[in-house]
Amino acid sequence: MATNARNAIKKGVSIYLMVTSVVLVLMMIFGVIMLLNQGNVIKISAQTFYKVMTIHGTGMIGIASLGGSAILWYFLSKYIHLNPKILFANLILSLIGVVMILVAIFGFNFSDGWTFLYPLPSFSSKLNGLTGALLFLFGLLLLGVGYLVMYFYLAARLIKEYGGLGKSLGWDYIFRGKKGYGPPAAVVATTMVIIANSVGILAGATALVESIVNILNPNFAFDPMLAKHLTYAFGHIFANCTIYMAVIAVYEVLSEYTGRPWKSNKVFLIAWNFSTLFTLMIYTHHLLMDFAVPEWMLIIGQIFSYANGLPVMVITAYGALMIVFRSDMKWDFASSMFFLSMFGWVAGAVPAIIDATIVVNHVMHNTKWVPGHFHTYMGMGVIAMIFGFMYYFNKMEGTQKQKGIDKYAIFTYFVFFSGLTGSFLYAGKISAPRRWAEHLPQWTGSDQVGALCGVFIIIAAIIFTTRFFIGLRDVGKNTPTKSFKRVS
Ligand code: HEM
Ligand SMILES: [Cu+2]
Repeated sequence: MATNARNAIKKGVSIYLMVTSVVLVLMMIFGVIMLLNQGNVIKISAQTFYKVMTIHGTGMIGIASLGGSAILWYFLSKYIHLNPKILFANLILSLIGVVMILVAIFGFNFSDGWTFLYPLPSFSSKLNGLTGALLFLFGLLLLGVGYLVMYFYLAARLIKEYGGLGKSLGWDYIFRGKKGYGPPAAVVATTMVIIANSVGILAGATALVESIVNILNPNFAFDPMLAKHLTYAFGHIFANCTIYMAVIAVYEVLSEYTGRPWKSNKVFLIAWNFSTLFTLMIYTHHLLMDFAVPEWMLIIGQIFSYANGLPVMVITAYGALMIVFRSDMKWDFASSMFFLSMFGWVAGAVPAIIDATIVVNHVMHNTKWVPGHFHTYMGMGVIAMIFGFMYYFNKMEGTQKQKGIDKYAIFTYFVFFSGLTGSFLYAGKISAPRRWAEHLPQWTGSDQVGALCGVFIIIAAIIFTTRFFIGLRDVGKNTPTKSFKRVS
């Protein structure tokens, strides 16, 4: 590939990662503020709490996706030519969207949560004025447009190179008995994310437009239940896809470090196909408490939620063990993070599977059990993969070298993240509700423990981030990528 395009992509990826890591630290600070308030250590007004909760949720999901996209581009661009302009276009649209969202929340008191559930934004716009709600909704819409542009472009590229998205998902091998190994794992994962996330974003965009129309002209009302379907289809898929993007780094880097290829054999391809399908089907586990939803939809939500993550998670975790087994694996920051992220992913899925059981869900779903689940797989899964990739990227393209302090930071991050999620799950067990600014005295203990853990997590994240920035100073100055051994 032309070195210019390669350098532009490196530059783009490094900017994505810089934004991701800085925003991550800021959002973590907001997380601790929420816990301090719930734990009665500090007092902020209820509205401030919900503003903080809205920015924390939006920001975290946003950066997980941004970091995941950086991973996707970095590795995919080694297999097929990608136009860096698209990477930057998505970044710019995202940043404009983010600024609009920040202004909406902190300038105009928007505080409806990142899930913007219809008709909440219309109600709140009557209290706080139209500007905040409209800025937030349009900001999110712009973010969605940025991602759609990126995914449609990637889809076009894959169709050109592989002859169709079915082919890049390995259908030739699954259905037509083609021999050998399918497309590289990065290509398979990208195809999955393109399909799932485009559907999810289109659903979300529809719900956003409904809200906007209703705010501008209340005579146009929509079915709130349909809007909830669209919104949660979006929220579930978008949040899920962050890990399917980030996991590309696990495949690529573990295979490079062990000198063994990560083969996309038939089982691997079938697993990814199933996960593509299930990810689209199971959002109804967010609607298990809505009695008006047809029962068959809920049953689909329940059954396939069990099955959803499993195919890819199992073949990835198993594959990671197998590829490392008796290899002369180089254990460094990146490989350690990736290995631990497997644990975070698997551990995070367990409470979700429990919660997706209808009878349990009725008791647990609005408790802190649910944040306990997704903080495990996001914080110790997705974000750990992103941190691991940041180190790997820097080692290849920048100047970062591993130091003793990195090991302590990894240790601190995982120990205290387990503490944080443990405190959430425990709070769920003692029935602490989710999304309450004020907590009863019997719940505050778990909040305080969580806040303390949060402080240590932030220290670790600041160490990762600072080391990343220091190591990055040389990127883009035409330094060729140190080595990229294609193992095949
Ligand atoms: C230091 C680390 C973190 C702390 C202390 C923290 C704290 C919190 C707290 C207290 C809540 C509100 C819980 C409630 O419903 O009462 C929350 C919600 C949330 N957090 Fe975190 N968090 C952290 C890291 C993360 C990470 C890494 C992610 C994802 C990448 C994340 C994503 C979310 C999301 C999506 C919500 C839901 C917001 C909503 O209910 O609308 N958090 N977090
Ligand atoms: Cu879900």
